[in-house]
Amino acid sequence: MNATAATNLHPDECLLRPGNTNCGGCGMSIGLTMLGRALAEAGDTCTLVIPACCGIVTAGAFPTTSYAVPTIATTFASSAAVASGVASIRDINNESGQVICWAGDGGTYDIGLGTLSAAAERNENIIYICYDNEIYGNTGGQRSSATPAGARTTTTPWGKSEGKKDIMSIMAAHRIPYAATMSVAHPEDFARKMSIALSMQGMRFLLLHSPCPTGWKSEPQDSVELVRLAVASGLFPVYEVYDGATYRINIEPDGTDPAEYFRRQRRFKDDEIDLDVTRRDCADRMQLLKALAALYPRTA
Ligand SMILES: Cc1ncc(C[n+]2csc(CCOP(=O)(O)OP(=O)(O)O)c2C)c(N)n1
Ligand code: SF4
Ligand SMILES: [Mg+2]
Repeated sequence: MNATAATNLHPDECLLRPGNTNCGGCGMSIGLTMLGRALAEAGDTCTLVIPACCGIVTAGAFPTTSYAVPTIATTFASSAAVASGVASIRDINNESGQVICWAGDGGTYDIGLGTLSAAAERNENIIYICYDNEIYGNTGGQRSSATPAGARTTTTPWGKSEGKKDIMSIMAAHRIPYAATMSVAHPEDFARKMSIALSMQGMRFLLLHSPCPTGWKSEPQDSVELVRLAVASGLFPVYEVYDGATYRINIEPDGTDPAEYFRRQRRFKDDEIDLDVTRRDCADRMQLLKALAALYPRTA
């Protein structure tokens, strides 16, 4: 078996080709474009391993594909296990190229968490990227454990009661070499983190905040601005963790009020969001991250 793609991505080649089925304004499409650029920049390539999610629907029906690299469709629960196997064969054969899991929040926070945790515990030599649109998008918009409090979904019609699961702390607790959050509103930070991840060995986990106009009931042209507001207000902290211990905050919130983020999405209703609690939660989380970053400062 040849585990990985033979040729590196060309800078002019789209990892996700035009003509795919993703909605307009889909953050996952932007993320895949950025990932393709990072691979081309590094002179690298990958095999994609994708569970059930919008990302595998957009591949299309065999023998055609929207992806410019070999792509393996897996069951929801097994993507990290399948990627571990493919990466092992690559390493036994001494082949080049990355093995990258590209999974939604449903496949990561919920249904695939068991195999993801097992791969992290074994420090498998894979990159796992979760594009987090905070919803089971592909099946019509059910809540996941990544859905934030107050968001209306088809299974939380009056707004979700529980808050978003802290998957980054879970992954950091596995003491994997690298875990980081990224936003499609910050392409330089994305490129830098991909370059770090591509140059490392072992388990690397990247969490990408990925706007979903269909699920978020927002305008496609607002997608990038929405996730920019999430970073600026502290709703989505952008940081990285080395070996589960060394924290570094990469983009500081600038004092933007989160109210505008909620106002522009019809999944949120004014009376179902407690803005004071949200502001306090954002401030508390940033304070905690700052305290963690001060513990073991990283100079390089
Ligand atoms: C075990 C199992 N349960 C449910 C489904 C149906 N299903 C397919 S995709 C999907 C939603 C995926 O959500 P997420 O991982 O967040 O990706 P997104 O669709 O948002 O891109 C569901 C529930 C399935 N394929 N397998
Ligand atoms: S439902 Fe959301 S994640 Fe899925 S293709 Fe459409 S915008 Fe992208
Ligand atoms: Mg999702």
